[in-house]
Amino acid sequence: MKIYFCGSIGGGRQDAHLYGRLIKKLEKYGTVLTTHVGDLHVIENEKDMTDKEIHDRDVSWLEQADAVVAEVTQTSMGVGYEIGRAIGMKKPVLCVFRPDTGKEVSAMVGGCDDGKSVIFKRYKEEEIDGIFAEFFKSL
Ligand code: 6K6
Repeated sequence: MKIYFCGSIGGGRQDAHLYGRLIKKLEKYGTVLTTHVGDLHVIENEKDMTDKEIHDRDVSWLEQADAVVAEVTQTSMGVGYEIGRAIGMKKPVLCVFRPDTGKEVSAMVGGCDDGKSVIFKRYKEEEIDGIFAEFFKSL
């Protein structure tokens, strides 16, 4: 199982530690292609790559992925783009959002759940094990 994890980078790195914890949990289910999303030094590490190189590499990983998991609490244009591309590729997608932060989610993400392969869940961090277990069992 190849898993593509999405989390905000240019949109703000406030949740980077959380992404690292979620990626560790996802590694129980398969190989996470995008571990750099949880790396506190991602911007510095990839500073020599052009936007085009990053985009084309990430879209190629998205094409290879068996499932996509997106933490959508921190608004990010790149994460929204990846979700849209993944749905277009008919990949199973799980989006998770933490309402306790007081943030608002875009209606285009909050409303993307189709009850089958595209799932949107509001959650608290302590609930994530059950959410991941249910999502991966359904694949
Ligand atoms: C370089 C310059 C600025 O930020 C960087 C870091 N580069 C990135 N490396 C890998 N993936 C990236 C990078 N920037 C964005 N992404 C992808 O878009 C990731 O897969 C994230 O899920 C998503 C984040 O989008 P933004 O809009 O928050 O950056």
